[in-house]
Amino acid sequence: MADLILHHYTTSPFSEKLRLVLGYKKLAWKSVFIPPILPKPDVLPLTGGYRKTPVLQIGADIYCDTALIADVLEHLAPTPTLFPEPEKGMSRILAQWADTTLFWAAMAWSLQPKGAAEVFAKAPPEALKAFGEDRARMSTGNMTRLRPTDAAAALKSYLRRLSDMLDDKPYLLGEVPCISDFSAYHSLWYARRIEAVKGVLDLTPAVGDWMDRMAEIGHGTSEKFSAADAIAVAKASTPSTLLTDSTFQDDHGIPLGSRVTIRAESFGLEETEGTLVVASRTHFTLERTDDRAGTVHVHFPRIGYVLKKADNA
Ligand SMILES: N[C@@H](CCC(=O)N[C@@H](CS)C(=O)NCC(=O)O)C(=O)O
Repeated sequence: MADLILHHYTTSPFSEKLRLVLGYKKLAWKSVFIPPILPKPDVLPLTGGYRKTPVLQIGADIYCDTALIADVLEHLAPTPTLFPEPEKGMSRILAQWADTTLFWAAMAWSLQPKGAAEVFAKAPPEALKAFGEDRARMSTGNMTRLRPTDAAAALKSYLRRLSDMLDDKPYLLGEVPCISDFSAYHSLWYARRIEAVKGVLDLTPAVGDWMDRMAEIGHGTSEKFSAADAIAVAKASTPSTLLTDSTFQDDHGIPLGSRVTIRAESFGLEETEGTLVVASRTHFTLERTDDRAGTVHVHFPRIGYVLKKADNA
């Protein structure tokens, strides 16, 4: 198997989700640290515009969004599965809720003023300002940010519901972890790292115990890799057809071979432009060529992403 190269940063919750999935599947991976805010001069040559974290690179294939990356890792290393029967459908639906509703409640709670003060305690004031401005720019469009007070009530209810699910089993949907566990874990992991806000978890000790079990999974085996080397790997590689599910499904009236843009539906609306080479039931693939990275295939899940014909097409 070609090397798995994860572009991520330590404090990124969605990166923690994937680091644990890599650990669960006992995979070896290369670790490229990327900045948490724009500019991301060594990420955009690979993604063509998508700037969210994390991104998984395998040669000249760039996989965006942890939902798609989880499917790719499942394909490469089917056991242990992230989608155990009979809860396969349920696990994806619960994961989607956790990656959106639970995530935003936990982030609003975590980054309330006393949480943000702790997170940025050692950073110069300009860093806090730059972070705030970057995230405000990402939050334009159809996005409503919860106020910490509203997030508090929601988060406490969500924790109680998760705790109820853990009453009679060690993981959310059964005896073994599934994708829902990884998705529900990462934003609570972020909150638990912040002394000033982590007390919210004390109300539901069963959730804390489940988080300890999740943390024990670990991150697999990783080795530091430089961004320049990752770009060189892309340049030296040819895109593969790893995802087998590539029968054309046309929901947009856009034929393969068209010049298109893809962007997230919300939070970080930066577009990636390229030629549409796959539009399957589950994902889109764009081919694009970059001076530094050469010809790459950038892959996105269908759910949560907007496909359009490029303006100049
Ligand atoms: N749906 C995306 C969400 C990714 C996401 O929002 N990541 C956060 C960090 S945990 C992010 O991109 N923040 C801005 C950045 O890193 O530039 C996924 O599953 O990968």
